Amino acid sequence: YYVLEMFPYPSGDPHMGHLKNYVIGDVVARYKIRNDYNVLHPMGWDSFGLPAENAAIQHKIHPHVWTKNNILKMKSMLERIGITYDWDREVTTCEPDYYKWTQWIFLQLYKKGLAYKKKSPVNWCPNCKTVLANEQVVDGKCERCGTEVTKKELSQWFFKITDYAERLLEDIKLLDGWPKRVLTMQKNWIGKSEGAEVDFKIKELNEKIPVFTTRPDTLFGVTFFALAPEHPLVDKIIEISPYKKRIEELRTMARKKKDIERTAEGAEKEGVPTGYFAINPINGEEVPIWIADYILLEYGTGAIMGVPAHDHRDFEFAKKYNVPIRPVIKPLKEKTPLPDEPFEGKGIIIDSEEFSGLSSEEGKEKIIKYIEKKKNGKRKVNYRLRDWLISRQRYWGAPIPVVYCEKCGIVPVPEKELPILLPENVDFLPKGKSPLATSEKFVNTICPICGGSAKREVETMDTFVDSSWYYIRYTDPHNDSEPFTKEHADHWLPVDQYIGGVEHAILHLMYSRFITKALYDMDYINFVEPFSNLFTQGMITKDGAKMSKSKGNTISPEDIIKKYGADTARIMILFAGPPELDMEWSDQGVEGAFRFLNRVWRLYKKSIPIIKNINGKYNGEFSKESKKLMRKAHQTIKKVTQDIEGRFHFNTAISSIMELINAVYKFQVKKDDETSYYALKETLNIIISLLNPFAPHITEELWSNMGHKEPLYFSDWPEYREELIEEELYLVVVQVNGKVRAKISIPKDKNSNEVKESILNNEKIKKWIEGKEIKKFILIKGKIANIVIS
Ligand code: ANZ
Ligand code: ZN
Repeated sequence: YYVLEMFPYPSGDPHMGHLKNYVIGDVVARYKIRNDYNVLHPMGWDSFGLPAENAAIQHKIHPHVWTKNNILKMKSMLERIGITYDWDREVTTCEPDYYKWTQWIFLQLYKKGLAYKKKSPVNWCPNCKTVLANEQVVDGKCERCGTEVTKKELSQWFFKITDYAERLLEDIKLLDGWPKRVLTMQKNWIGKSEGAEVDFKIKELNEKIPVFTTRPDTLFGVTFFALAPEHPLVDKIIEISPYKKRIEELRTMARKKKDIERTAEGAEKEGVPTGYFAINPINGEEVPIWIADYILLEYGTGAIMGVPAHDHRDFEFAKKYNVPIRPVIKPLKEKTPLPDEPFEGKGIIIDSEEFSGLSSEEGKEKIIKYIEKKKNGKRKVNYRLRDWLISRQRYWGAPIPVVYCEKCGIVPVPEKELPILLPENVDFLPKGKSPLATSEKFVNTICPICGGSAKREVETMDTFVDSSWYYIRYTDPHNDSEPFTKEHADHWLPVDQYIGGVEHAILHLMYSRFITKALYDMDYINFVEPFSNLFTQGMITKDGAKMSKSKGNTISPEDIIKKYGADTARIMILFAGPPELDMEWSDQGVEGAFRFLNRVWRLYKKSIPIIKNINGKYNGEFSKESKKLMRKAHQTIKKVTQDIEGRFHFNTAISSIMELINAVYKFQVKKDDETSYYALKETLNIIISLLNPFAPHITEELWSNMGHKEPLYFSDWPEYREELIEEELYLVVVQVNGKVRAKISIPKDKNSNEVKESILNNEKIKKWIEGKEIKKFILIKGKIANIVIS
């Protein structure tokens, strides 16, 4: 059984919010170990990345030193909180024995044509003269100096995740152990659209420009044609256009906006006419060509056919610039299309020559066939998913293992030369180029093919590459001749239970799924999905806000552990509510957890002397009172087991243990009832046994005080005896106004008020008495209940 928590970025002081993730995983791990599973529960560090570099610049301490110190701090905290990690398998992504294999994976993808280089825009601060990561751009401005950020074209490395778009979508069906909303987010991110590419001829040029549309059925409604400001055709048009200046302004403006600001409904849409015309292939009509900022170069073909009557963005644009609006789809219900808002639904085609009268679906099919026949376009599936940009102009990452040779071009480094070590002595203050470029020793090398002088790639890999395969490395962490053996990987993977924050619902999880599929295709592993089950835990908030250092609202586990002990911290986190929900930090919650554990402790200090001389199990008939306690104990085993198993309802599990403890406090041993001693002892054993995954330290201590030699950690999880729980049920026949409506089983030890309550709350009975006044409730000999209603 492989249980895995997303490994952390070692950012320094961990707070209680970080801990929740690991504590949840630890309950699962401990529970599985005690259920005789061979459990893999590893931990490591996602330790490359920007914060280390920033901290280094600020505090003049090397990223490696800073990172190592933080790892030590966090590790010691995880140990003190009692998480069952197998530290022999610790992996650290910034160490050469790990990133050697990250580089190896890059080479395998390169060999398969899945890693390639292409020009692409990056965020650029003209003042700091540096490339910025997306996180460093705050409201369009440089995080450091506040200068307006611009885009700059740079040749960069990509992984071809788009080759896997269809399979990433298809295989979502294998992920029924994932939260629905995460799957929906993945689906939307992949964003499959089915439609057509339709070629429009440019009247003034001898050129055809394709557009992508999901609604070929609206082709007769096209009243304009529009290009993304970055579209290559704009370069041609601009030189001879009377609107040259306005086009240039639009381009600069568009560059500054984020995609979402450009395309969102209601966002101000900017456009410039070009004076050119495009010819609609379906009817030969000429429509004006515009340049519009809501068209993105990166999606579809970067050009659209504008159908204002049926697309809200085209509609907003047409209203603003007085472009005609021509309805060609009639809603099924209304009599006439509404004139003042676009109708985006499917309906009946109108005013579209021979296609009029068809439904949208039929029309779509027929129009696609028609344009295919006329060679004016083709059926097309589009994905929103973009290739994964993996190069970073940063120091603290895994160097990309390629060299540039004047004669041989791009040459991948031979595998036997890995790792390409990250040089330690590099000036990483922002200079406008990659820090690695400043190290001559690093840059200058020889070409592996021709032996001539060559230059190394100076960019490093996105840290999401490091984390896209770490879960496999854990299965074989010390292997220095391979990233892992197939045997080990296939033995443990896929991960049975992955646990982490929902903020990783898209990128990390998508990248990991992609890398897994690529490794599968190259026959390095024999599974297609990395994580069978995923649990996303909620955050810990304080005063309504997410705990974070920058907000200054963190609670240090150190302080809690020092004052109350590790078990209190664990119980507090687990008892505060269902773990998938956000929970508000409360000091009373800590106090409550602490009081509870003290209550447990006192119970055992008081009870252990009483049962000291009781040995073995009692085989005869228990007294009525003893039986009642035993029953409660076994019901609790059942409840806690079910709550942990799959459902992760740790809070309700703990509260049923609390109830059992209350029952023991009320229970009296009687000198003349031998069975009461046995019942007490068994119940005491059950309580600490059940509480153990949640509060391992105190329970282990009490277990040993109870006289056990084997550690609780290895002892079997208790099994409940169904007959003990069920034996004591009896049937009550329930009549409503003299008619038998249900037979309900009731536990024998309930008193008549409790019996009445269960009957009235029974679903079958509720149906009959809902909203009625109960005039009489008669219980006859405990076997028949008669309800009289008005
Ligand atoms: C004509 C049309 C008529 C459209 C209509 C929609 C409704 P999804 O579903 O997200 O894939 N589009 C195509 N390329 C675009 C680009 N680069 N930038 C902005 N918009 C673009 O969206 C596909 C639709 O988005 C396409 O279908 C196109 O508008 C627009 F009644 O074509 B449609
Ligand atoms: Zn060469």
